[in-house]
Amino acid sequence: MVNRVCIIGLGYVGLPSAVLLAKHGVEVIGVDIDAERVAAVNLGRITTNESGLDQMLRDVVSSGMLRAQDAPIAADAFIIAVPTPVTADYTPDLSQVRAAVNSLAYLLEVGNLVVVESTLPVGGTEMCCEWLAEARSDLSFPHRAGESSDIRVGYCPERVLPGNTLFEMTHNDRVMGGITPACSMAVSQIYQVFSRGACHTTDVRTAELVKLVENAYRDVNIAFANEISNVCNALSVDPWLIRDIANSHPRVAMLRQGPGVGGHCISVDPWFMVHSAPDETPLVRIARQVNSDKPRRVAEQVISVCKTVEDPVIACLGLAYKADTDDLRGSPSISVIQQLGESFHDRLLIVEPNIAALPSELAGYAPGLVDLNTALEGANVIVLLTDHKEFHRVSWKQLSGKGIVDTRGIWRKNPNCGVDT
Ligand code: SAJ
Repeated sequence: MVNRVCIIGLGYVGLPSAVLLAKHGVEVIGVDIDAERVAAVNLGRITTNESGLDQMLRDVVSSGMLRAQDAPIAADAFIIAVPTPVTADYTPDLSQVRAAVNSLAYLLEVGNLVVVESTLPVGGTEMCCEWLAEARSDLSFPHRAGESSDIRVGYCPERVLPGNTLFEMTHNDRVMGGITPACSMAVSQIYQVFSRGACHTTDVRTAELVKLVENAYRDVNIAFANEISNVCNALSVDPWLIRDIANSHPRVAMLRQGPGVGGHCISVDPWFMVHSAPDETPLVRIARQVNSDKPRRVAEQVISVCKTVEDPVIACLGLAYKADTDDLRGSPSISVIQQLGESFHDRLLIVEPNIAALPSELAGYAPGLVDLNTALEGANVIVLLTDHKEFHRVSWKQLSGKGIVDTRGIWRKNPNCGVDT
């Protein structure tokens, strides 16, 4: 029976997991190294783009089922949900997982469960077991002791789409890897408290690779769409029309081209797979390169459109990597604007309805943010980077006579937009 769970990392995965467990009657201690975040959680004052989360957080904080602090305490189970980025040479950086493991190791008691939710390379959970065993030679761990171990250890990656987190966390299937079958069962008992999806229990290496496969699958398929858009631009063919007609084939389902792949998952996790099997992953590596190169291609396209207008002033619409959010992590818009800012600094009008000020990465590249109407009135080149709802409402009249680069294809039925989008 799990009475108390300690969740280390109160980010976009740890916080909703904490809230859902608390909502279903488990006492949750949320741990974060960010003192401001800890204070905000304890006041029930986190604002997210996640429907229902802010209210549910207030409920579980006021009922006393969730509280946040800067260090873990003794619990029945510990869940690690900290970031696992890649280094500059695309090697997985597990330093935050290691710090979390070290912070909880001294609290472990016989019968406890440790679950990693952070994305790991294959073999990462076994590595966590090694770290735990190094810190606690008085306890036995399942990678050596098997089913008779004092501590259970497992891996349960998140699979939620940011923006729809609470729904997907509740309804998506989960994959639950255990170092031993009893570890998998222990992991599934925790998540079944709130998860309504099917529970695929398996070994840790399978669970680790499944997570990497899902995001690499999407990255490779987006890379295909992006490469086809490059082919279409070179051959002066409309890429959106190609996609529409190709997708009418019963066995073709192309994803959408875009300005590049943003976020912190799809652009990162494929490198974990490359790291885990470097000689077996040429396709995954090339897909990453195709997608990473897309912002440069978009900037080049904009520069060539600028050559067709007099005194170009460029409106860049959208900084977030995802529609209708303020999430700038890894956003390709930032990279496009940095490249345009080299030549057009004072002639860039940046619009992002979901944030109040230009992010620090763009300091020196553009003067500041403006509202949509100012940008549409002041610019003669319009670059659509994020498909926010406000931009869908732009009228054909507002675009008339301007150079258009629509990287998301939202205005493609507009006669003002050429095929070069
Ligand atoms: N994108 C395209 N074309 C498309 C689809 C997406 O260019 O057809 C771009 C988007 O514009 C965005 C990027 O890809 O820049 C990623 O966006 P996304 O909405 O597809 O995915 P994420 O990164 O927000 O969330 C992904 C999800 N993984 C999969 O769909 C396989 C989510 O389920 C994972 O939980 C999440 O990564 C994660 O945390 O790993």
